[in-house]
Amino acid sequence: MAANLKISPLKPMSDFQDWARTVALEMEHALESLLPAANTEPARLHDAMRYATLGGGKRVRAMLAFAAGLVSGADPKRIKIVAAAVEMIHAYSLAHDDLPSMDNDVLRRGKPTCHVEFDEATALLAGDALQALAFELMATHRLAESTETQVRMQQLFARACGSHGMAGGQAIDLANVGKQITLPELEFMHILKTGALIRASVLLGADCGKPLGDAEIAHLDRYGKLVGLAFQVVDDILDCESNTEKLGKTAGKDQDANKPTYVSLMGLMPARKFAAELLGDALDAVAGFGENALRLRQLAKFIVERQH
Ligand code: GRG
Repeated sequence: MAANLKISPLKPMSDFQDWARTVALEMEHALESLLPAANTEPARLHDAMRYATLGGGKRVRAMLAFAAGLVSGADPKRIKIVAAAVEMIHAYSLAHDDLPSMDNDVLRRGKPTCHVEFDEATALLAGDALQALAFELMATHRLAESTETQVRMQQLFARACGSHGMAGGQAIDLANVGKQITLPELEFMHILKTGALIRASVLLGADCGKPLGDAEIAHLDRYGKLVGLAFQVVDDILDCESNTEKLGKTAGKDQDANKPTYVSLMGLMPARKFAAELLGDALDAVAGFGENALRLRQLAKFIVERQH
């Protein structure tokens, strides 16, 4: 990888893998207890919400929230709520994205998609209910030192999910199928569709701790934006390079659907180079936080080097 990593030699990536496993496990437990029990009515809906959220996924967004929380010395109990809310929104977006009216996919996280396992109406409602539950969690738990910060967190989160964020990006994505678009147009779409929630994960995790200065928030925001974009570039590379078994979702989908991607617009090698450049810039963005940003740096590297 071209990027110049500034990670302490005393903390190799194996240490990151232990940390990542612990966060993923803790998130699974947190989500299990925060989601409605499968045997409470309406049981089929609750079952679908749990199916869409539990037992899979890399939990990258949750890890980003935890890693950013380390920068502001945040209480892990608070971060857990924020991370659970973000993962619920992510799970809802995947359940809806897989619907026949959108990407029409049958495999997600190595198992049948939510509408295949249940039915379309249930998958739609499960996504709706996951979104509502995520916002309920953010409003029910104390997450920040001041009410003002907590309200700002709600606003940031809502914007990241809505028409100026993920839902807007998805709308642009659907409108672009089969069209010739430019790289800046592709970038704009992904900054919304995939990037907005990733960026929000970083900022919300940091907001759970002591208030940071404007410059520090700007550095974290830049990191989130770069990592969000890198995530998508790598997703495009994996979609054409990897296979369905490794990915746990249908590989080659973008090309089959005639969707513009970083690979189709730039070519494979330039896309790889671009991902490496984004990684380098993301590492630079958090360099000023020193060892407190160790996990953020390792996560950026993981996101760019991942194989699934
Ligand atoms: C339906 C409002 C609405 C939005 C959908 C994010 C999204 C918008 C659709 C997902 C489509 C997709 C596969 C995008 C590529 C990037 C991406 C979000 C991949 C899936 O995220 P991972 O790899 O998934 O973090 P896991 O399963 O590991 O959690």
